[in-house]
Amino acid sequence: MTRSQWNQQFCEQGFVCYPSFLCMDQVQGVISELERVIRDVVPQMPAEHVFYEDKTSQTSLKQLQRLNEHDPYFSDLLNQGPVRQLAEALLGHSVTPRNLQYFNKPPNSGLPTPAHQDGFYFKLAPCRAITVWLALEAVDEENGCVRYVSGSHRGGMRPHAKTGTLGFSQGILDFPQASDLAHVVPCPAQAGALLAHDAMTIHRADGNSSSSRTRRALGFIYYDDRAAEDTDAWQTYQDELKAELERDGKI
Ligand SMILES: O=C(O)CCC(=O)C(=O)O
Repeated sequence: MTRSQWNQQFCEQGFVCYPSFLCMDQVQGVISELERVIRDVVPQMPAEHVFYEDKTSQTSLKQLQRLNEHDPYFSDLLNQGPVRQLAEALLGHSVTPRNLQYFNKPPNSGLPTPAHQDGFYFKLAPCRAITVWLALEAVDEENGCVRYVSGSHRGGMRPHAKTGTLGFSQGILDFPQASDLAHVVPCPAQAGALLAHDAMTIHRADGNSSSSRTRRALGFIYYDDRAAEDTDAWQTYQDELKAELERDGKI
């Protein structure tokens, strides 16, 4: 497809899928750096940036937040190069790189991702931002592929409420409606495939029902420079969340 066809699909659906954005060697390079970070950097990261399904088990690592602030390799990956260029092309504007996240769903214990709109977390006006999601291995219906509600980015912000799910603290209260179910698109992805979605697009994922496969991916968040961030509201929410997670013994 041409660049304008990708952009058109992004505008119409609120998401796009590039089946082979990185080749296997490039994916392997990213995985090696990730393994280094998990071994050498994670022990120094603050607890509110490191989530385990079971915090007594290191193999249950499910999410890392703000990798770009903790490691130069991941800072470069977010700030420079092809993923940022793609974000700017799809939004049609310059962006501010905001967060590089690691998402895993460990075998057997990886929980579902509740239906949500990323923009609910971002506190932006107008809500213009994009998330780019890079599969580091095969992701399918068994280990919990991402599912989008096509066209939902045009339906406004839905009411969200606390979910109790570590790493995805807010979910859509009135999901699913019949119109959501009619437009759900599962997006299985091979290693190196890239999904990109608008901050208003509703998405969710099942848990990992496999007994042996992980489900590793990276999430790159970019804010459109035309959007103003309410940094006070964002920080207040982060502080409250951290206090709650500590109180509940989750971090
Ligand atoms: O990896 C997942 O299950 C969901 C990721 C997600 O919600 C996102 O990148 O916005």
